[in-house]
Formats: sequence, structure tokens, C-alpha cells
Amino acid sequence: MNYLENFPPTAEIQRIDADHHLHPFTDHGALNARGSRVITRADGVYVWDSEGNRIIDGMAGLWCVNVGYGRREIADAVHRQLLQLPYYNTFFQTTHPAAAELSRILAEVTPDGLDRVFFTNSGSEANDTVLRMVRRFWELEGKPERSVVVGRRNGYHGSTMAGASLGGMAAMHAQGGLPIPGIVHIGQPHWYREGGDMEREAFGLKMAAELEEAVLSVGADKVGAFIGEPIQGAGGVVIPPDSYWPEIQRICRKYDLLLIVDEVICGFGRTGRWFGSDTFDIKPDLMPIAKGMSSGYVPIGGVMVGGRVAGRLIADGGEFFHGFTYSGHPAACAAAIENLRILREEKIIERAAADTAPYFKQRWSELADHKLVGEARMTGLIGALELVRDKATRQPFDDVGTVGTKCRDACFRNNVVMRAVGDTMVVSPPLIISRDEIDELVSLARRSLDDTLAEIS
Ligand code: PXG
Repeated sequence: MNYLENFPPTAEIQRIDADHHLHPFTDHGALNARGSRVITRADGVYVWDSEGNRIIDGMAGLWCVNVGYGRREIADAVHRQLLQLPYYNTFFQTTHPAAAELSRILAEVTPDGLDRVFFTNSGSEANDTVLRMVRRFWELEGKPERSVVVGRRNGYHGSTMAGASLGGMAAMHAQGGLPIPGIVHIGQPHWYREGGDMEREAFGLKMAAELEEAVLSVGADKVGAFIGEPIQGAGGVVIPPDSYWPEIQRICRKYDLLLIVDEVICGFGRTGRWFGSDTFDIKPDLMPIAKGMSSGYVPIGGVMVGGRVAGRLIADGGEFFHGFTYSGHPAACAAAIENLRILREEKIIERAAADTAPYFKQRWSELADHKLVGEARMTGLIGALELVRDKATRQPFDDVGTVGTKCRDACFRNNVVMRAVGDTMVVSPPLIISRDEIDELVSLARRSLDDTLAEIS
């Protein structure tokens, strides 16, 4: 198949795909009955399908294309790197200029105190790395029993064994004997769905207090770390009350827990600052990153490591038996370096924070007047709509996910990408989205809500 130009008709691609391609997180019976949507090209905030439809991408791919599609500079940087050095490893006392340069830039743009990076190829690998690193750290501290990590229900940290275990997705844990031993979960700071009659900030404190309860019930001498996303992305853009993160950090200090802040979605500008940790004033010991690091052009991730852990690993650690063939892959590093240059030199994050994020907030908030929408929330350029049966009482729909899926399908038909998380619609557009494009995104979102309402009435 000529897969770049003059590709076969849509039905033919769909047939080949159905015969040979197993997709992530997919019910293949349902997919093959309908046929995959075939995306063939992209530019700016738009993607095009094989039928010629232009679709506004409210999800920046999968929360990752922060600089938008079609940046030739990134393609050129990758091309040049592939010609000069397409591959070399970073294992046996070697490095290459791109890996060294990217590590320097990451130390600059990430919060103070995070001066070293361990490279991975994805967010999941970053979280597998972080679990091994935490346990190695406590071994070196002479406290190997502090191997337990506390995560949160409805958190998402990836799909590998450690990633899915650190995460708290019930559906994932229901398959294949997860979580692995040594991971416990506390509740999530989801005020709209779970806060009941509590005032928002009081609810934030209550959910943070669950960390202390977990530490005391497992035993303070056994718990080594807490992991959380600043804003839970895949869990439905759960924006915590302001009281939450200060209290989590107080408890981490009190029990000497390492604080792991998973910035795979929130990092690189999503929340209006460079990192969610900047937005919420969090001081991580360890920080998994991926997605916006290269705007998804080439896969790359990593773990930013603070002084406490790095000091131990370097000073008296001997060898840390961990790493990937493609840790610090030259082409991926080249893509990330160029992506970060664009973000910095064009001040994309600062401009979004000053102009388009406030505009998005204003326009997105208007959707709260829709009959289906119980809450419209947002921070920076990430947002969610809670679809409910009854706005006054926040009563959810009975069969959770049914209405969300209908709305997602309506979005498909209306040429806008929004993702449904149960009955929560989420968006996370490229950070370069303009005011006009925000208008288009919001008006197509409203049309899709109208279509959904008509369908269920
Ligand atoms: N941490 C966080 C916070 C994530 O959001 C990962 C780790 C794992 O990254 P990789 O690169 O291994 O996928 C993620 C990924 C969704 C969706 O449907 C979200 C993610 C991935 C796929 C789908 O919302 N987040």
C-alpha cells in the first residue's frame, strides 16, 4: 500500500485494519462493525480524514500535540538527526549531543530542584521507571521495607504493569490481576461528583487526609511515596480544590514520603504555566513527563529527578539495573529539543496564559447554561463538561457512559474531537489554538450537546 499518498479507498483501509490491527483500549467487535475513522493528515489544530472531512482537534491528538500539527522545523530537525546519527545507545558509558542538550534544556524549563532526567519512550515507561527508582532509593537509604506507593482511584499513570497499578482505573484492575503488590489507592478530589453537600475546600482537605489514613493503616515505616497528577486527565479533568495539594504536601513532609507528580498531561503548558507543579505550587521529588515534551511528533518520555533521589543514586548507588534500548533516542531527542525551542521562543505558553486561556475560560463557561451540563470547568487549556440528568441535584445518568458516548459520536458527526470519560466530556486543544478556533470548538461542542439532548429526549 502506498500509505502516504494515493492510498486505497477508505473501505479498503478499514478492511485491512480490521484484519490485522489490534487497537489500544478498543472493543474490536464494535469497531469492526462500524469501521475505523481513517485520519490522513493534519495542520495547526485540524486533522483531515480519508473522506476529506476537516475536523477540529479538541484533544491535541491524545493530550499531546501542544505546538499543533505541521511544524516543519520539528520534521527537519528529526530528518537531520536521522542522517547524522539515527541511533546510538546511552548505556555503556556513552552519550550523544542531542541527549545531553535535551537534558540541559529540561533541567532549565522544569521546576527548580529537578536537574536530572532519565529518558524513556512513553509516560507508562516513565511510571515504571519511577516505581523502580523509588524502591531503589529506599533500599539505598537502608529502608527497603518502605516499598509501598500510594496512588489514587481514577488516577491514570499508563498501561504497563506498574503504570496501570499506580493508576486507579477500576476497569483496568479488573483484568489480569492488577494492581501488583505494594500499591494502595486513596480517593480522588472530585468535588462535583463526590463532594456531596461538602464545601469545596473542606472536601479537598478531606480527600488529602485519606493519604494520612492510608499511611497510618499500612504503617508509616512501609510507605515510600505518593503519586498523583496535578489535574487528573484521563480520569475526566479532575481539577482539585485549592486546599488539596498543600495538604498532600504537608502529609508527605510529615511522613517523609517522596512526592511523585505525574506531569505527562499537565506538563509543557497545558495548565497555563510550564508545569502543573507551577500552577499548583507543588515541589516534586520525581516527575514523569512525556506527551507535550515532543508534542507527540516522535515518542519520548522521561522522569525528572530531584536532588534527594539523584544524590542517593549517584553518590553511593552502584549500578541501577534499569533502562531501555531507546532511552534518549537521538531522533526523539531532536524532536523534543526543537519542540521546546518553539515553545520557548514563540512564548506559546505565556501567550496562551495571557490571551487564549482566559478567552477559552469565558467561552467554555457559557456551556454551563446547557440543559445537559452540570458543570463546565477548566484551567489553562484543559477543560471538562459534566453531563447530568438533573442539574439542580447533580443527579447522574443511570447507565454511566451511555450519554457520554452518544455525545462523543455526535462530536464525530460534527467534525470536532472531544473525548468522553464516562459522562464527562473533556477537551485539551493544541496550545496554539486561536480565539476564532476556540469559537468554532465551543460552537461545535454546543451543537453536539444539542444533538445528544435531542437523541435522549
Ligand atoms: N501518565 C499520565 C498522567 C497519562 O495521562 C500516561 C502516564 C501514560 O503515557 P503513555 O505515553 O504510556 O500512554 C498517561 C497517558 C485517554 C488517554 O484516553 C490518556 C492517556 C493515554 C491514552 C489515552 O484519556 N494518558
